[in-house]
Amino acid sequence: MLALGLRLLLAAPKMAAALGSGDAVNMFNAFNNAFLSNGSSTFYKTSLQNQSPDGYWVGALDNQAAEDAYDVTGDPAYKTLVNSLCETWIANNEPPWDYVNYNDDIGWDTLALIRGYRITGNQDFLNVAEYGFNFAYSRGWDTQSNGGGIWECQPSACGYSEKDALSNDSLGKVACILYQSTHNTTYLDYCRGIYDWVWNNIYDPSTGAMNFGVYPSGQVDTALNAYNQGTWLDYAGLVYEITGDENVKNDAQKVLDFARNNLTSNGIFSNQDPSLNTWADDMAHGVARFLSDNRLWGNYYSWVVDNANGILANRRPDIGLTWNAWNQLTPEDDAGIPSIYVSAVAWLWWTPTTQPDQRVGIHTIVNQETGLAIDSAGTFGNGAQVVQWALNNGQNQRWQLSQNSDTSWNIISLSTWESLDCPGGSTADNLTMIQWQPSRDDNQRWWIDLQSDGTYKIWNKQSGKALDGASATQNGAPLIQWDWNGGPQQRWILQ
Ligand SMILES: *[C@@H]1O[C@H](CO)[C@@H](O)[C@H](O)[C@H]1NC(C)=O
Ligand SMILES: *[C@@H]1O[C@H](CO)[C@@H](O)[C@H](O)[C@H]1NC(C)=O
Ligand SMILES: *[C@@H]1O[C@H](CO)[C@@H](O)[C@H](O)[C@H]1NC(C)=O
Ligand SMILES: *[C@@H]1O[C@H](CO)[C@@H](O)[C@H](O)[C@H]1NC(C)=O
Ligand SMILES: CC(=O)N[C@H]1CO[C@H](CO)[C@@H](O)[C@@H]1O
Repeated sequence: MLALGLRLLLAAPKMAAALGSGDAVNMFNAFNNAFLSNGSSTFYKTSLQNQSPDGYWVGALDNQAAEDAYDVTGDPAYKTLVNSLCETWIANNEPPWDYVNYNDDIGWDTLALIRGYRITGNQDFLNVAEYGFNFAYSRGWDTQSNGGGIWECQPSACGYSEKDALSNDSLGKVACILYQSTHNTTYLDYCRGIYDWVWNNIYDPSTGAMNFGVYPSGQVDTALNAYNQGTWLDYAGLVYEITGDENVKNDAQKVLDFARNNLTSNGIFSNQDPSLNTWADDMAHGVARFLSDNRLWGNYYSWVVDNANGILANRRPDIGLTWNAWNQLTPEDDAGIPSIYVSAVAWLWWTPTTQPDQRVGIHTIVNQETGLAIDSAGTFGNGAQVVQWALNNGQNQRWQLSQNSDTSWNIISLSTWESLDCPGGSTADNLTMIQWQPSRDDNQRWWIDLQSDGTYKIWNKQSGKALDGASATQNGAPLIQWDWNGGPQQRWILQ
């Protein structure tokens, strides 16, 4: 009896914790109930007790929970929330930031802002992110020691201490997203250049470990934690999306496996130090980015869900939030600060409630009739035509498919970083499709329906019309929409 009773007790939390479709929203609502101030201005509070806005870099990390909410769902209410949060953050933390000595702080600040720009299109967020990146890079990058790299803390304030993964990887990610946003190739050089420096100086390619940093002597600081591992994973995923470099994809795979095998307890992230691990947010979308882009969910889905179930089973009973040790009950600490809880919110957002199917990820989209691929032509700018072209393996023919919570799809070019867009949502037949800055409005949402022959019908949510190759066989032919008629010119193969 005793043995049976114990077994039931042990089994109970697992059953209660099975991941379901409302769990991410519920935990985000719990986070907002605990910490969101949404009166005359919108911000996350410092703690359960302290109602003032959370500090500048931690506040920026808090804001990423709302950015994750939007990225995963495409819900316009979250876009409004992100806009309000970033506006308040800038108003409370006006540049030039001379008082900020730590370059990684500027990394997190500008990361939240550039992600905010991608979500809202708010030019202020882009401007401040661009300012911040250039400020930190121009003062922090130093070739006098280690042949490059960015000082974690400015030598004027901290001496010649360390060049860390923290500052380099956060700012490197910002450089990548600045490139996606502006198409300015200077940022592509920084995106790749910082990556290569970290690879050579801090990363251990033999094991997949991202170490903490490097001293001017060249000696590596080998402290390990989930946030450095997660930021590097997400950074590698971004560099791979932008460059298509298979070596970088292999780095991402190794980094993920290292974290899973060496920085967890029985596979569960379990760091209970409240001052650390906020950056498991980066781990969450780094994991999802890698598994989605490369269509590898099948190999990792149960592990990702095990972590989500750990989060659900260990919520603090009073406010429904989970700390960073996802294998232990969250204490009811009155002084609770948002950064203790935000990683669990992020992990739930980025855990799909069912295993994603083969539509999720990076694809070439090929016409069944002609064999031509949908191609961005590398042409930047709102309104640029989308064309069809013979298969050439190039970035212009690579598209990232991701799903919104209404089950529609976003189709984003991996060379222009713009969305496939039906202009104005017009219902006209024979209309040429274009690219536009991602808005996730209905004219950028697509249904992608499997047909009995294994091809896909791809049709626009707003116009209701299907993508059609118009039987054109010449390179550069436009891509049009037409009423669905089931012909081979309207059937697409996802490769
Ligand atoms: C914040 O307040 C605005 C204006 O009252 C409201 O529209 C919005 O839904 C609120 N957002 C959240 C997340 O509570
Ligand atoms: C990279 O890390 C080194 C060492 O901390 C640091 O000096 C340098 O400023 C970092 N680079 C960036 C861009 O943060
Ligand atoms: C690209 O960005 C760099 C760094 O901010 C800037 O100096 C340069 O003027 C930009 N180039 C263009 C064409 O905007
Ligand atoms: C579609 O539009 C193109 C160019 O705008 C035109 O040449 C073609 O004749 C049109 N096709 C049909 C069937 O109307
Ligand atoms: C200490 C160490 O590096 N242990 C293991 C971490 O995980 C990788 C696989 O991902 C192993 O190869 C290492 O031995």
